[in-house]
Amino acid sequence: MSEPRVVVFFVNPPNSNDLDADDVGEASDIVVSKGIQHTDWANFPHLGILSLASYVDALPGFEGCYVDGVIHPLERILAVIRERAGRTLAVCLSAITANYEAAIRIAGAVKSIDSNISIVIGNDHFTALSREILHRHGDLIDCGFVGNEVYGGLVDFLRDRQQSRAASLYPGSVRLESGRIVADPAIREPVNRIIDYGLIDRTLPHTAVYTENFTRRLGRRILALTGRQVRKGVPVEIGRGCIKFSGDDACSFCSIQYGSMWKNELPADHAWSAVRGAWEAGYDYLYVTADELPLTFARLMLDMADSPPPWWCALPVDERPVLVGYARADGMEKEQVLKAMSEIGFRILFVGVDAGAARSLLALNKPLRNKDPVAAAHRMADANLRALYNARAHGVAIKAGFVLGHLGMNEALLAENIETYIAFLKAGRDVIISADIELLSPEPGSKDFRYLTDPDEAETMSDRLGLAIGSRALRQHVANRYRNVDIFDREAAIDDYIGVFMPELSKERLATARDQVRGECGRLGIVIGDDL
Ligand code: B12
Ligand code: SF4
Repeated sequence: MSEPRVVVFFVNPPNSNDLDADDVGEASDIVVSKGIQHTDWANFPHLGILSLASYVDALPGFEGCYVDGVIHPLERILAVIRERAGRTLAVCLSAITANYEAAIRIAGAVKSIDSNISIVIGNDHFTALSREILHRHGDLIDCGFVGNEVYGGLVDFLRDRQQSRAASLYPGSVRLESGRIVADPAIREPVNRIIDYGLIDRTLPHTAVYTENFTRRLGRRILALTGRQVRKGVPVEIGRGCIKFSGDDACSFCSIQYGSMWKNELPADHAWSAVRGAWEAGYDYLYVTADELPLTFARLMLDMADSPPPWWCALPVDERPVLVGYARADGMEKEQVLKAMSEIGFRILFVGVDAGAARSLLALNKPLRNKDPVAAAHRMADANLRALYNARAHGVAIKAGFVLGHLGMNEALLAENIETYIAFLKAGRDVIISADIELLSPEPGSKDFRYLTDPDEAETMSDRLGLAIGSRALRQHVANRYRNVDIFDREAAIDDYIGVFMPELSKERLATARDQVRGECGRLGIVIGDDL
């Protein structure tokens, strides 16, 4: 009897734009051109695949392998799978929109190496488009999982495959069975606490490139901006979710797929253990992944500040790990929470700025806690200013993010938004260390992507806002291009979105407006773009 297959690969595929466009033929022809992601994305390990690989590797009878395609080209990834093909049970692919096409290439190539290797897929692109994906590429995918609570279902699937048992129920899965799509409801699961940093270099070397990029791209800049010398960065999960998901009311452009639990978090002592695990593995710049901290995780922040562990207290203040995380500007209004965050080591917050014209805020589905949109927009502007005040008072630097464009944006709204952004930047020039202003990109799973594929929904929304959008015929034409597809050109989708939903504007006009804000940043001494 043959040995059971034990190896399970967890792969973050490379950016699809970096696949060599000419080499679409044979799987063995796949190459990666040296792409921007090698420098832009390869600053940190990929926590999603590390977390899943660690969990599976800790179970008897499995060997979890971590492989990051922003470091290694496709042929290297396929070579390492080929070397172990006879022992490989599954290749698990982490698919966001930017790398999904590459994921499908890997799936095809693996099936041609050994069709007995199962292909499992998950992450946001699959969650948003599971039916479209299975419809178009179901022949390559043995099982997909939606959302974040996937650990139990994944292990059940792997065990059944390992022991050649008939398919049963796998919580959180969506898959084809006899040509029919089957979806098993997800179950509640705690946030995974098993992170084995040793896996990062066990299958292929990764750390040297992450660390070199981190030092070159981020380390020096963080030193210049915060006075702290940090050497190695890693994402850390202590909670996930956003307060807006609780009412299924995400911002229009938000494509985060929260799955079955709108919020999931560790208790304070376990959160501190997660920080300690990363610190002891040599990481001193911890990128806390929760989507929005001060509003959504206020209790956790306060509890952590109330219970600092002895190992952390024993460290001199300027040797403690530096934490960075996400916040909404109006969340930072709560001074007590910001103070707690500063106490536990948060030095930089990535802040999505909810500033702008009242109708723009409505179109972006920003929270307006006032029936009168104009009064609500003023309230938001005040909240933003109080956020700046609190950041200043507690020594937290801000990386500000603005999203430019929305359904029905016209020349007048564009001008008003630019004016508000510039006013915010001026008011915060001493605490805003960098600013990013990006054109809205309609990603699957977001309301904006739905508008692109559903002319009626776009019309209902534009009527509600009293803003003009393109004709029904044009909307239908564009919808036909994006409906039921799983692979599309993201750049073209931005163009189409502007063409159909901002008829008064053009991409050039928006780019000029963006450059105007960037120019103002330059004058104010605020660094433009660049990840932290
Ligand atoms: C930290 C982070 C980064 C970091 C680190 C990324 C990394 N390499 O780990 C940096 C800054 C480098 C980054 C870069 C980018 N990111 Co990013 N990032 C995040 C963030 C904030 C957290 C991700 C995270 O680590 N979560 C914690 C881990 C444990 O969860 P996870 O990765 O989601 O994995 C869970 C599930 O998704 C699922 N799962 C994941 N993979 C798989 C695979 C299988 C087989 C299964 C079964 C399940 C499964 O199970 C996991 C356990 O719960 C998310 C937003 C969010 N809150 O999700 C955005 C997010 C994932 N990023 C996003 C984007 C767009 C990007 C970029 C393309 C940005 C850009 N324009 O360059 C690049 C792409 C980088 C890449 N290819 O990896 C989008 C993806 C949207 C989409 N639908 O495609 C998100 C959702 C944010 C958003 N809405 O804008 N990112
Ligand atoms: S964009 Fe940010 S604030 Fe808006 S719903 Fe998504 S995570 Fe929440």
